[in-house]
Order: sequence, then structure tokens, then C-alpha cells
Amino acid sequence: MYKLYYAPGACSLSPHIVLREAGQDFKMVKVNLAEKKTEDGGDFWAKNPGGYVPALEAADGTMVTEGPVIVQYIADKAGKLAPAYGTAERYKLMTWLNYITSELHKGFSPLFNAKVQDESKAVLKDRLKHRLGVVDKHMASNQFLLGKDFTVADAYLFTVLSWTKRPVIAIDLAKEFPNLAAYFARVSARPAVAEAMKAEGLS
Ligand SMILES: N[C@@H](CCC(=O)N[C@@H](CS)C(=O)NCC(=O)O)C(=O)O
Repeated sequence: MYKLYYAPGACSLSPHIVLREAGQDFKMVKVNLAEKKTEDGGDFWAKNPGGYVPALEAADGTMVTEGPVIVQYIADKAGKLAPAYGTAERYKLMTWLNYITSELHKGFSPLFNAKVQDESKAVLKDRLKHRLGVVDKHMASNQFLLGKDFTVADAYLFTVLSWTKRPVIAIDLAKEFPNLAAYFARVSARPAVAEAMKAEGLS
């Protein structure tokens, strides 16, 4: 059984969705990110020296960190939700995972930081919108990031898009990125995604 270290609504929602989509047996362990403590009082620094979620503990004790790696680890072990390693399709998947992590996820992060000045936030938000525009264009002719099949990259993209609704971000997908709005609705309707949202108290 896997153990997923998570915080509700954080980027750990992505591996949470993947565990459900892949039909894996898992336990959720909530992390208090401010105190770096797990819900059972354990020291989270000992689980992930970076002090951030997600972190995944496999049944054999292997600890896997970094969201894009965790989702590929789960997919490869389960033999679903990612094209085979070494194929051209797999490189497309890795390209999207990298884009989501470095251009989108880390584009959102400073906007959540109360210490970042509004002037800087406006510049960063403009840049993030440009990056979202690239994915919106891709979604004009694709059901999912890799085409017709849902993959682990979709769990991650869905997770970061869910942040657009937070008041501190306030990006109206329907108005500014209609293809992403349709994609978000499509992914939200997947039973595993709805279950993950419910389990984290997000729906
Ligand atoms: N490089 C990490 C970043 C993960 C990350 O940014 N996690 C955030 C939540 S979305 C977090 O736990 N932040 C708390 C902290 O950094 O103290 C990954 O890709 O998994």
C-alpha cells in the first residue's frame, strides 16, 4: 500500500488523482506545512528534506518526491496512465509535465505569497497567462494533453488549473481561456477526480 503525504488543495492533489485513476491501494497522510509535521505528529522533514508535499512512500519503504516523478512512478508500476518509457509519446508526456511544473505551477506559487508586492504580482500574472494561453491553444484540438487518452499530466494540469478559482488568483477560465474551461469541466467529471476532490474537502 502507498502512503501519500499531502495538504488539501495543494499540488499533492495530482498524485492523489493518479492513485485513484490507477486503482491503487493508498493511505492519505495530512501534512501541516507550516509546522512541517504529519497528522500523527511525525517530523515531515524526515520524509522530504525539502519540507514540501507531495511525497510518496511505497510499500517497500521507497520514498519518492517531486510531483512529476511521483506520478510517473505510480503510472509505471501500475502499467497505466503514461506511454511506455523510451517512446516518442513518453517524451511528449515528460515535456508537458516539465511545462506544468516550471511554467505553470511555479508561475502560480509567488501569487499565493502575501509578501510579494502587487506590482510584481501583476507582472508575474501576465507571464502566467501567456503560459496558460499556450495550453489553451493546444486544447482547442485535443481532448487531453496527449490527445484522446487521459494521462498523469492531465491530473497535474487539472490541479494547477483548480487554483485559478482562488480569490488571490482570480483568473476566469471561461472568459479568458475557453478551451481550458471546457477541459477543466471534462476532467472534473471523471469519477476518480470527483472522489479525490471530495476526499480533500474541495467540492
Ligand atoms: N518541486 C516540488 C514542489 C512542490 C510544492 O511546491 N509544494 C507546495 C504545495 S503546492 C508546498 O508544499 N509548499 C510548502 C513549502 O514549500 O513549504 C514538486 O514538484 O513536487
